[in-house]
Amino acid sequence: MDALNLELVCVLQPLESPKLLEFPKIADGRSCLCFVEARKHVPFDIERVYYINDVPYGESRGSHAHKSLHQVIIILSGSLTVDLDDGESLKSYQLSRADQGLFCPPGYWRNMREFKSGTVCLVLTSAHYDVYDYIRDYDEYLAWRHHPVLR
Ligand code: T46
Repeated sequence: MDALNLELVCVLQPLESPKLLEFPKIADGRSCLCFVEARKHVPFDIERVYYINDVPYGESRGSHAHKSLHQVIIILSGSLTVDLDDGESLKSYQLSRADQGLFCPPGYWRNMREFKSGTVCLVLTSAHYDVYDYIRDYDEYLAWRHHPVLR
């Protein structure tokens, strides 16, 4: 019988891709109205909404990952930059439009920075707040991303 040659290697678990979503925008002489419908304009049922405002100059937020939460980040006014890191590479998104949303799937280490003064950021999420869904330590995050498997 042939001997089995197995080795232990680490693989990155696959992640869904982030993407910019476009929302309907009704513009008339009175201004602009945008709307978002769950499962139609965002790919999940919206269970919770939170918003961030009054961010002091130079402050950043985030620096954590979510194990299973889906989110869409919408800038109602102002602008900011979102960094999404999958443990191997980092992509940055500059957001400033109320008719767009950044779809952030679970599993990315995220950071929000460069808030312009007066920025208001609305976040639609797929679940209620759950402290156990967060990974707040980057080394722990890398260990969570790299699964040991036998090959
Ligand atoms: C994310 C980034 C982009 C609650 O009690 N309920 C909530 O729904 C949220 C979002 C937060 N909290 C509490 C938990 C902390 O005691 O509010 C405090 C601040 O939360 P955190 O430090 O997580 O805030 P950010 O801005 O660093 O992160 C937030 C979201 O938590 C997170 O999901 O992806 O924005």
